[in-house]
Amino acid sequence: MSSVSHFPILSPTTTSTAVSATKTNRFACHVSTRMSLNQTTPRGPQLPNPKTILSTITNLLWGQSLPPGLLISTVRTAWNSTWQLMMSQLAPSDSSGSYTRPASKFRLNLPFTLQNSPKLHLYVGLPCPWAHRTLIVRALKGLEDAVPVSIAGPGQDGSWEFKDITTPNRDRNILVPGKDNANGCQNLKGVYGLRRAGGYDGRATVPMLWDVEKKEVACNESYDIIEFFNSGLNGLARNPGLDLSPKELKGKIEEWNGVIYPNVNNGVYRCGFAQSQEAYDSAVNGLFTTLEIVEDHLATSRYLCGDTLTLADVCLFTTLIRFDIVYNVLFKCTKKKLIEYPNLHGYLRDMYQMPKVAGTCNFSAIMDGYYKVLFPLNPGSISPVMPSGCEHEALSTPHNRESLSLANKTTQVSVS
Ligand SMILES: N[C@@H](CCC(=O)N[C@@H](CS)C(=O)NCC(=O)O)C(=O)O
Repeated sequence: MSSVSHFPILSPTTTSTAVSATKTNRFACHVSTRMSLNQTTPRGPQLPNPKTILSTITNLLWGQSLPPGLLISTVRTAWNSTWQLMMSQLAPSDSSGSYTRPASKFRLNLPFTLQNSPKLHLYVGLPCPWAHRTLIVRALKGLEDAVPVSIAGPGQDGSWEFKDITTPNRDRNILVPGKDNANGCQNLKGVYGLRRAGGYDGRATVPMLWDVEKKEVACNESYDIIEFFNSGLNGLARNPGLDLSPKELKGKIEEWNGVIYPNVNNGVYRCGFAQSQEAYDSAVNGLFTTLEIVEDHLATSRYLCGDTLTLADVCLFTTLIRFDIVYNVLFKCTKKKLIEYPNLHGYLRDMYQMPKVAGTCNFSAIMDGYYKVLFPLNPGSISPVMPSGCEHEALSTPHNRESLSLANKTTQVSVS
């Protein structure tokens, strides 16, 4: 299964200046330019701030009243063209303007068997829903010792970067970004570049599973990694009995993935990265139609495939947990909030409350990662306040979904 990406951040330095200038002039043009220019600072002469220069120029051209339509239409044309250019390079689309996800380069041939005792290392970033899948399966299977992790954070140029130190987060044991524990690199691109087989100039994406001895990328496709964590490392797992993809449910799992991946997991990105109104309309329609279908299904079924938690649930969860805090606002997935779907919200809480799952959900890292990094969608980089109902306390409230399992069991007993 292929997956979607964030795109690398553009450095805001060039284009954001124009936007700040628009805002400055449109909404704050009564601020005296002379005052700004004559300001002295205690630290001696400094270069004038670009905002001040732009507001001076516009004031000279148009005076201090609200800017005329010309200013707005000029900036609109410039911004639209820059935006189209950025989007076409960073979020490739088809001829209708629909986002098309690039394929992952390093795939596992599943079922993947490992010779001897492989030393593996997992690279992730906390905002990324695809990487989040691997953290959840790793936690549920008890693979933390068998597969150590390094957590990168988004850097200013859009690449994944490591911090020099990892500060332990004592706050509910939530994962936090830190250093590269396997290779000591400054960024993920550096790790990809260490491949013994030769460098790599493609996208340095997370999640990435690194084969320490071979010095090779074992895989950078999330679904392959979670299938492998589920069944390929049972000799090393603390919870080998948990099977998130039992044989008898494989067909159902595939069916759900086939609907949820294009319409929900990738669907939210297709809303956010749409480059035409038609592309957005079709993505948002597919997204909410699918959420309605899943909402109805979850009225009588504890998980997607019945009473058993599967990989399909893990994949749905990482999109749902980001829905109200990110996708609803930034990606214009606005028809409804997730909290308005009682069954989906109960299902989300059910999974959030499973041991060790909450620790994989770092809400501030997720929000920063999207609002501060996806520059073309949020040029001001201002992060909205966390919507109520999305914080840890709200997600820890009772969900009562066990009763669905019990109800199903009772039905089964009375039928037989
Ligand atoms: N197909 C991949 C997609 C992974 C992906 O796109 N990851 C994004 C973060 S959400 C990334 O690392 N992007 C960096 C880049 O494109 O340079 C998967 O499912 O594992």
